[in-house]
Parts: sequence; structure tokens; C-alpha cells
Amino acid sequence: MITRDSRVKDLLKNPIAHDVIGRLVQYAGVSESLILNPVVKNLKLSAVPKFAGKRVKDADTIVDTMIDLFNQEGGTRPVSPSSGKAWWKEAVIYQIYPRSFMDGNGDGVGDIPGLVQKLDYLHGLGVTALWLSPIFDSPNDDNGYDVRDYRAIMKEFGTMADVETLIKELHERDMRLILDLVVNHTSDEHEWFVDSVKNPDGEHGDYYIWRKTKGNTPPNNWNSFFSGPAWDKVNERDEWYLHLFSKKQPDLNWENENVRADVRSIVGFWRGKGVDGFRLDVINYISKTSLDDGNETLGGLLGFCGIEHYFYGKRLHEYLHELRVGAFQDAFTVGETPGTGPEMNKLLTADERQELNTVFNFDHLENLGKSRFDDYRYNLNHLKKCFIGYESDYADYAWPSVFVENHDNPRMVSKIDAREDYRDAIAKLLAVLLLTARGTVFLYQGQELGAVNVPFHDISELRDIESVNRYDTMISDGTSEKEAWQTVLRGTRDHARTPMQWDAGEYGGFSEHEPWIRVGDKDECNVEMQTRDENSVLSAYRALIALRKEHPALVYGTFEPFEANKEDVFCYFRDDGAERFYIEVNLCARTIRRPKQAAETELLFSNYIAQDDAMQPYEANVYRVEKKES
Ligand code: TEU
Ligand code: CA
Repeated sequence: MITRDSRVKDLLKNPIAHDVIGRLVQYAGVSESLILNPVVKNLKLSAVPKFAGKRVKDADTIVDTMIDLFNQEGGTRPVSPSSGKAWWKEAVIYQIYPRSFMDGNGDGVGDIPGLVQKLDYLHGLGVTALWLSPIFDSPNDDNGYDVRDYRAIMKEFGTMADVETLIKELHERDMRLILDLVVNHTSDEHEWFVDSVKNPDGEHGDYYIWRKTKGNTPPNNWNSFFSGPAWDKVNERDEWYLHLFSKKQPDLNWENENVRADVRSIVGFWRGKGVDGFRLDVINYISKTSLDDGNETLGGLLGFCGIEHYFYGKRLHEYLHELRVGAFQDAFTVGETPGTGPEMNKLLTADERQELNTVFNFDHLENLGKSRFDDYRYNLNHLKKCFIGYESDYADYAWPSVFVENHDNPRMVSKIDAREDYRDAIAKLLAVLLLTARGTVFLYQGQELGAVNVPFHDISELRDIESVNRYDTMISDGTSEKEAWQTVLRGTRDHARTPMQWDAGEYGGFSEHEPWIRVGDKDECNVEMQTRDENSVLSAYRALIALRKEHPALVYGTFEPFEANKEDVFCYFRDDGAERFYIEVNLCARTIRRPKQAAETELLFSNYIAQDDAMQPYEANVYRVEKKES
């Protein structure tokens, strides 16, 4: 038990505290050496506020909130190692943003029949499952992440019959379907919310998080992730409701057991249709420990106020276990869990606890203390450090998910090095790291072509609510148009949301009609071109996926870093006893010395044609290691 009498160094022994400190280093750019400083280490927690002095005026509340958070797992037993094979551990899952994948009916918006036309392409690529960003009926304030009806299909995407066809066609190809379930919040047009507004004492009166206040100030100081306060007032009820995302995305009240029963019934409905798994949107936010004010210092560091009250809420594990036992059962689940750390993730995914199968950790997406809106060049040594963390001991207890792209992030190739000369090598380097990783692999549409960021001209070309709100807020706060635009352009989620580039046609082969969002560099980068080229990024992905499927060592084998302390190279072995592989990657744009490795090897894949003593910029190789006959 941690109390105000505990010392800072005791915190390092508490797994939850350890995670929280890791979060501060990753997201707030707090220096590790500050915490490890001998004077700080020996401070009693009660002395921290005084030590922090006037700079952190609310240090007392941080200390108390954190003590509660750390003690949350006070009596929790450590988890045992996880083992055993499963289809989802071996899966190469391809994420589709349905609005932008393929337009089947020529209205400029992607749809399910369009996707069905492309199943042979996906099967040929070798991916074994598809995750579809939300396809449910929605007013599209956040492109489907605001659900109006969980049992109906978004009109623009097609019909229930189309989805049934998709499931059948996938299963015939031995592929699986994973749906995106958004149940931290609904749309404000969902019938539950409409009824909740009208009938505070009715069946749905308590389905959302409503609070009264005196006057015109919101119930607390929390921020929405899409700018502005996380509360909005409804005059009809004379109350405020919580929305961590847009005001058209009210948060559900999970403390109400009818809400939880309804969510279980939605899961049952889709399992009945043959869906194989679920990606659970911001699932770690569902339990709100309290509605107290967020700590302003923490809020300032993290960019959003209030997170400490819901990113790892008191009842999170209870809700997830209830869902697993009562609804998911053997369906696959991957939780989107922004902000949790490795020890928390072990508790969320350990086999014996029956909560989730795996979670997305985001630490590797940005360098320490950086956000996607910052102006900086990504250093791949950080990715190495994170991947070593995920794939080593952690993976003995909690099966990782590995990915570098999704619909919420600019393209990874652009983040690392925007120079066209290196595009091909970096795209293939990422393919090597993912497809030889110990974890479930997630690819995002277009990644298999080496897609890069889109040179949008101005705010009128962007569609994403996050970008548009952020831009407007910056302008109204007095930022110049130029600076606001450059910031939003760096981080906009729309880089990943432009149409899939099938060929060099006017709209990239995506549609006959002008698409809902502009197209990227389809003349230089498209499926048709890369299919013909055996050295293309697409061909590399195909080869590496096939390699992974052929060799279980690349999935289940041990992960053994080699020369881990050397900067700018990332080398490791994968070994399942039967076979051994060696992976060797140059993480920088310089030619570097090739690390010496004694075993005899056979080269299976390289992103360069010829090899010599030095490693070329971003060179990445996969070798089979000759096993000595014993
Ligand atoms: O994202 C949750 C999330 O925390 C972020 O990655 C988010 O995209 C945002 O940029 C925070 O600054 C999930 C979905 O993946 C995202 O598309 C949705 O907009 C969001 O939840 C709300 O449902
Ligand atoms: Ca369409």
C-alpha cells in the first residue's frame, strides 16, 4: 500500500506507478533523470509538493490522485506467462477505412460492395483478417466513430445484405472479419440519447453522464480531445453531458448496468452474423473514477485536462471481464487503449483474467515528449526501444499488437524521412520490422504501397473534425493562419484517409466520381504499377507476409535482441527451436558499419539489391540462420 509516507523510490516498485512514470516520460517529455535523482528518490510523497515549490501549485492533488491510482491494484496477483497458439496471434490484420477504400456505386464514397470487389487483391496480398473502421449507421460527425444505430449499416456503405455477403466471401477465402465497436460514446442522434434528453426519469435518463451546475460553468475542467470543454449543456434537461470527443459523441454511463447489458446484446447480434472479432474504440476510457477537476499541471503537460480520472478507471477491469464472459467469449478482441502502460496492459490481456486478447500501445508512434502536431523528424531508435520492450519479457505475459499506421495518424514513412529517395527503402524497412515481430501484425490500407503524406493546400481540403476544430481554435486564439495551417497539416489524420490508390486514373481508380476527399500521388504510387514491379513495396509486403506464414518461428519464436546498445542499428534473432532467423536493420540515413554476427546465414529478404561490408541507408535484411545438426 502506498501512502503519503512512502518514498519516491518505493513507487518504482509499484507496477502501476512504474507505468505512470513511463507515461510522463513518453507523453509529457518529463526527464527520467529527474525522477531517478537521489534526492528526489528519497523524498516522502508528502514532501513532494513542498519540493516542487510554486511551479507546481496543485502538487498536493496530484499526489493524492496518484496514490489512489497506484493502490487500485494493491491486492492484485501478478499474472502468469501466457502461452498457447491462436489464430489471432498468427494473423496479419489489414485495417480498412471503408469510406476511402473502394467506391462500388460511383458516388465518390467507399462502400462494402466496392470492398468485396477487392477481396481477391487482399487475399493475394496474404492478409488473413480485415478490421473495418465503423460501418454502422452514423451522422458522420467523426466518420462513423459516432454511432446512431449499432444494428444498421451506414446507408452510404450499403446494406446488411452487403455485409452478409462480405462475411461469406471472407470466410470462403479463409479470412476473418473484425468490426470496430465504439461504445465509450454514441452519437447524440442515437435513440438512447434522444430519449435521455427528453425523459430524464425514463428508461434512458441515466444512460449518459449528466450533471447539473449553478450558473454557466461546466461541471469540471476536463477538455475534449477535439478542442474545447468536454461538457455541453442541454437546455431541455437544464443539465450538462460529458463528451470526451466531439459534442455529437456523448459518453455512455457504464455504471448503469442496463447500458452494459445493451452493449452485450449488440456484441451478441454481430457474433450471430458470423463476425470473428472486435476492435474496441478507446475502451480504457469507459470507467470514470470520479468527475473531479483534472489536475492543471498534468493537463498542461499532456495537452488535455482530466485524463487521470478515466484512462485507467477503477471499474475498467470489472466491465471488461463482464463483457468477455457475457458477450465476446471466444471472439477476438483488441482494445484501443491510449495512455495505458505495460503493467496495466498485462492486467488487461493476461489469459487467466479473461478481459481482452491484446491492446494497442501507442508509445512508439512519436519520439519522447512529442506529438504528431510537432515539427520534428522521427528517430527510429525510439521505435527500436519500444519494440524491444513489447517483444521481450512483456510478450511472455501479454501478446502484443504491432503496427505503425492507422486512420488516426500521418504516414510513418513521411514521419521518418520525407525525402523521396528513401521512401522505398523505409517502407520496406517497416515491412521487415512488422512481419518479423513477435505479436499480431496490423497493416493499414496503403501502407503496403509505401503511401506518404498528402500535400494538402489549405484547410478547405481537410475533412477531419479534429483538424478543423483545432485549426479554428488556433485562429480564434490569435495564431496566424500560416502557423495554424502548418501545425494542422503536420498532424492531420486526413493524411491516412485519402482514397486508396488503385491505378493512375483521374481518381486513382477509387471512383468514377469526385471523391469525398482529395486523392494523393496516384501517378507515382498505385496498386496497378506496383503489381507489375517485382521490386515494389507491394511485392516486398507480399513476400514478407508469405515468409511469416511459412515460418512459425517468426510468430511464436523467442525474440533475442543482438547488440541492443548500439545506436542506429536494430538486430535480433527469432527462434522457435526448429528454426532461427536473424534480422538486421540500419535505422538511419547514413551508411554504417554492419554489425558482426558469427552464425552462418542465408539471406531471404533485403530492401537493397547488393550487399557489402557497410549497411546502406535504412537497409533491412532477413536471414535464416543455419542450425548446427546436433
Ligand atoms: O481514437 C482515440 C484517440 O485517443 C486518438 O487517437 C484520437 O484519434 C485523437 O486524435 C485524440 O487526440 C479513437 C478512434 O480511433 C478515432 O478515430 C476516433 O475519432 C476516436 O476514438 C473517437 O471515437
Ligand atoms: Ca459508394
